Formats: sequence, structure tokens, C-alpha cells
Amino acid sequence: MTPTEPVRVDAKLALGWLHTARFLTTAPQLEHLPALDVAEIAFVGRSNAGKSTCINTLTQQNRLAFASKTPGRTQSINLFSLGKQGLTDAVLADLPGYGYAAVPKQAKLRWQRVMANYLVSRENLRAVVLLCDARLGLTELDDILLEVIRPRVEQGLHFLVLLTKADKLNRSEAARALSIVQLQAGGGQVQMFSALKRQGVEQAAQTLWHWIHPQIPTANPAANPT
Ligand SMILES: Nc1nc2c(ncn2[C@@H]2O[C@H](COP(=O)(O)OP(=O)(O)O)[C@@H](O)[C@H]2O)c(=O)[nH]1
Ligand SMILES: [Mg+2]
Repeated sequence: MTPTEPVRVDAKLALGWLHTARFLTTAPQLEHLPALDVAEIAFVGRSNAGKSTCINTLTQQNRLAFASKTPGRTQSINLFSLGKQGLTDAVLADLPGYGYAAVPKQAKLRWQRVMANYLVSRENLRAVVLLCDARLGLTELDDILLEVIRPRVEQGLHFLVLLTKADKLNRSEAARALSIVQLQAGGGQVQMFSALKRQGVEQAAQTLWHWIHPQIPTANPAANPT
């Protein structure tokens, strides 16, 4: 807790906040999502990108989001409430993964439409976390998603790309993947992430925390430039 360790103190706060995550509701379809006043952070990405694992790691809850070896399983939107003392100050939305080859074409198209609708019309959407496998980088479907949210990003929607499974890359491969995706993401925030090695976990937690609590001064100037 000394001034020489500002990042750790800040990360502790952010991780403590994320740890409060609790299941709120699940919606099989967009129209079943409750209208909410509280800021929403959506997690999106291809099936198998490591989304469930990432949510579980950030919230430090092993079974919050269902992590599965069978991709393409999660078909509904799951919401989790965040906030201390039972007060909800944000909601995490776990969106269905896309691009899984074995899903029938009709179901695929339906879900692409649902995703686009959600990203365009969800009023309380404050931020999007896009996960992609660091070995694959941004794929065509990720690009489509970026296009869909671009107008909202220009209007202040926060946006972070997490390059997952970073433990599968060596240093130079990681640096290369990072710089390519930084270019593709048009200057948006991009970072490496590994649930396995706990790489980038604190950094991602801090980013989410600052999105929702911009008014609270931070001990980490890098995470909250003023
Ligand atoms: N090596 C490694 N594997 C991971 C990591 N995160 C997830 N995985 C694996 O990737 C697969 C898909 O993960 P999951 O979270 O279910 O992906 P989702 O479909 O995007 O929700 C699982 O076998 C995970 O164990 C990571 O940081 N490192
Ligand atoms: Mg999943």
C-alpha cells in the first residue's frame, strides 16, 4: 500500500469489484433482455476464443461463465451484476460466440443478426471487450463486429481487444500479433491476455474499472490519463 506500488493497489480495487459478479439473468433472445439503467460491458468474440475463461478469470469465479471444450454451445445472453454491498453499478453481458463451423447456417445468420442488433441498439451499452485468439488475430467476423460498433465507438463507447491464450506465443510472436491488431483496431486499446499464466489480468481489470468509475482518481496514471 505504499506509493511505490500504485498499480497493485489499483488492480486490487478493480479485481475486488469484479469479484462481486453474480448471475443476474439469462436471455434466450434479445427481446428477453431486461431494460437496465446501469452501464453494461459486453464480452464478444468467436467461439473458443476464451471468453468464458476470461470472464471467470476476471471475476475470480471458476463457474460463473460456463467454460466448455465444446465450442458453439452458449446460445443465450447471460448478464452478471457487479457492485459492492449488493449495489449494482455495472453489468457484464456474456454474448454468444460466433463463427463456429458446425452451427447450421440459419442459426449462424440468426445469431449474427442478434449480435448486430444488440451492439447497435442496447441503450445502456457502455463498453465492448472483444476477445480473439492471439494466434489467429482478428478474423473476418471480428472485423464485421468492429464495423458494427464503429459509430458507437466514435460516440464514446469504450472498446478493448484482448488477445487471448497469450501463453501460446513467444515474445516476438506476441509483439507481432499486438502490433498487427493495434493497426486493425484503428488505434483502439489492445492487450495480451492469458488466463493460464495470469498475464494481463490486472491490466484488463483496471481498464474495466476505470470505464465504470471514471470519476474516481487512480493511482495508476497510465490507466487514466488526465
Ligand atoms: N492455453 C490457454 N488456453 C486457454 C486460455 N483461455 C482459454 N483457453 C482454452 O480455450 C478453450 C476455449 O475456452 P472458452 O473459455 O470455453 O472459450 P469461449 O468459447 O470463447 O467461451 C478451452 O479449452 C480453454 O481451456 C488461456 O489463457 N490459455
Ligand atoms: Mg463460452
